[in-house]
Amino acid sequence: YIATPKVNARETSSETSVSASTVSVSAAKIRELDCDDNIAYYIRKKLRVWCRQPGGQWGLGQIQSTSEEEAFVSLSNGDVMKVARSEILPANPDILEGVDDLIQLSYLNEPSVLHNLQFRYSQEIIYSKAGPILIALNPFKDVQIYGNDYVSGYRQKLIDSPHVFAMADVAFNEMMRDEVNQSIIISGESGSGKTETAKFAMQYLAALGGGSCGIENEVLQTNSILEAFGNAKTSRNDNSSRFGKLIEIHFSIMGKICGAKIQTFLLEKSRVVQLASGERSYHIFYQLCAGSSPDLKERLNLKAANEYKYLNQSDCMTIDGVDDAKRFNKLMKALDVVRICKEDQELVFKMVAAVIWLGNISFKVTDNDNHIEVVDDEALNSAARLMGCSSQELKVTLSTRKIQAGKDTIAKRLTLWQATDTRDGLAKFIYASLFDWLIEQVNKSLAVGKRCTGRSISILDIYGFESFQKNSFEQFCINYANERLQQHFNRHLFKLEQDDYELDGVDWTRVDFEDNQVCLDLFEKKPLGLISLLDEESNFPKATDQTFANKLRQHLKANPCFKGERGRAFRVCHYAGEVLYDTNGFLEKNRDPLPSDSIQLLSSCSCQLLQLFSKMLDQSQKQSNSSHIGALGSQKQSDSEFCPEHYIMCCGVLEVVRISRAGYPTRMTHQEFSRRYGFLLSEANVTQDPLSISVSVLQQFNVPPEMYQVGYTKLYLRTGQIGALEDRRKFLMRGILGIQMCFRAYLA
Ligand code: AD9
Ligand code: MG
Repeated sequence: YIATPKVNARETSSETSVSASTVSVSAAKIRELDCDDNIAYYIRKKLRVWCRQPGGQWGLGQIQSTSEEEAFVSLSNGDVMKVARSEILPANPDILEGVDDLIQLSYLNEPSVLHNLQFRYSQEIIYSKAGPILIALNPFKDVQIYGNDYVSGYRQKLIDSPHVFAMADVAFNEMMRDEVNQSIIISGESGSGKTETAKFAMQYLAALGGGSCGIENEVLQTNSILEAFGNAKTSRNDNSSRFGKLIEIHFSIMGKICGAKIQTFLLEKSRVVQLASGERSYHIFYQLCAGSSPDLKERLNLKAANEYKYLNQSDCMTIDGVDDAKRFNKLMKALDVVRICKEDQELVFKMVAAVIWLGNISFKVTDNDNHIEVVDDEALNSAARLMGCSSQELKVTLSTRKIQAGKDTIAKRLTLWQATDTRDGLAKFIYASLFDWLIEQVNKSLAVGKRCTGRSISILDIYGFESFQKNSFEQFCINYANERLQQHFNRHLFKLEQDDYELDGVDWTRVDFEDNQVCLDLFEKKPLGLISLLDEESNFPKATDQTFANKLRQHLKANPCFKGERGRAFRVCHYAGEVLYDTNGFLEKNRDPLPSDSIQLLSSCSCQLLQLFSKMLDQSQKQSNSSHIGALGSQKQSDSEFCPEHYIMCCGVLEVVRISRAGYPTRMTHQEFSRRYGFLLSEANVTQDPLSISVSVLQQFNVPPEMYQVGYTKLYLRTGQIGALEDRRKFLMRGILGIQMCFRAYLA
């Protein structure tokens, strides 16, 4: 697991600030935090303490004196402050300042954890460990720790400080050793560095698993393609992923990359047609306009990006420090590397151009009922030509809707609102289908080698948690995805681990953890959960966003994670904080309909891609006729900065550290362990059972009894023990190999 809590570049002061109201781990819950009994001890020993200041920040100081309820603390800046005893927590001794792994801290509490991370960050150390998790803080600048020297340093174990390379190395080694597929899961809020971290992990795996066929380069190049079509500038991140991605990298028996498979989830479609001020649409639109050759420009009748309404509506055409034309060249190279043929590339760019030309099609209101006519201009003709239909056909589709009246079909004229919606629906559908199709082509290219079981590493990188002043359907979907991921994290790291100990008879005291099941129930319960109610309401022709909000209030008020608000709003208490959602547009975005007239038009276009897209839609509609959480829409302007410390605490880092410190992160069945290390025994008794062999190995190598537990089926080892055993195994193996070689040389 890699957690990437966002740290704002300016927040590097040594004072740790935590917003008191948002901390999800209460002081009473964590035993170590409760130091009231020890205050006399702290005074006597002149130990340092953390005390919460009126603004909610934590300050470092020493207790001078105490009264019944309060203590006087002299702060490091010389001030003396009166603090309630309950607001005082023990600080760690100087010698533990900036430890690599939070597990090593003597006192585990919130200010100590945050201070340790901030201390390291101030020294430009962006990675830390929290037991099995790697914490990556965004440096917001280039740091020179990803070169080949670092790759070989981590590969040869010459460097052992926490790093994403070290994490990828562990995954690779465990895959090779145990023949078990591995996953690297990256979580963190928007802009915290997940995608960059995923790319560094891929870079390391490509360097390890590079072979002669060059497939590892193809795998790396997919990033430029995915980012061009699926990332955009938002108010929080200039390169924000607007889709979720799981990339599965396949290795051969020899540990060489032999293929890959990309799965994507839920692209934010509405960004294609609607932008918040200061944000951009998908990078590809600007790249194509800026970087295509004069020939291609002519074939697509392309203008400058600022001439397209879908792109110029947000007053943001460029990104500081980014050259869209150069990025386009990089994209073309990447498409070549993954062997997307020139004809297919041309088709892709044609569709991208068709989308922005569609956005320029305008309507003229012709009567008092707001009915429209399509303006016959360059936009209409260009879009029709690129799509492979006549201007007349496109005009009819955008301005009328066929309805069945008895046995007859009549064409009903559309209002301005309906026509705009039809046009935008078509543009969103074409773009989202193009995105899926392109990934499919990339996957075809990457599926080269034979897949072996237990030889893959998957990297998950989704869009991060978002909370703006106005949150709509898009944030609802993104935050739901993050809520699910958080549950996986909780379940995997806390629950399953503890269940495992208990089932296997290991002596273990249960540790409580914050589960987010109640919040997930709020989303998922059937028939009375947010998603079911949304689907149900979306199927009522007369329902509105207001009736949807009323329904939520009526049915969900008993769930403690739900708060009904006035009007159309409601609040959800997510693991990462409370978010206020506005139901405006929820029903329409969830329905995300494509009128049958539009589908018919697409199927009659001469462009093969559009025919294919309409066929795929037809099939998927036949497969499921229920509504779905399917269309991610536009972004809202960010209001305030999100509190990074808050995120670190609420994603459960502190609790993971506590469990890991008390727990046994390495576990192997007695069979596996004895097979791997049994041969190291000086007097191995072949008749011994695997359990006895395992215990003998541990004893022979003087592994202290408190460093392991023997379960019914598995052996449980504390952090660091397996590494030490592996080193000895390698050392002995080298010795054995050396003897064999000498012996062979002697015989020769
Ligand atoms: V989102 O949920 O997709 O909106 P991410 O993926 O968490 O978000 P991203 O990886 O895109 O964030 O990082 C944002 C920016 O931070 C990058 O464009 C880089 O400019 C910067 N960044 C992040 N990590 C690093 C790093 N290790 N070194 C240098 C970094 N810059
Ligand atoms: Mg990202």
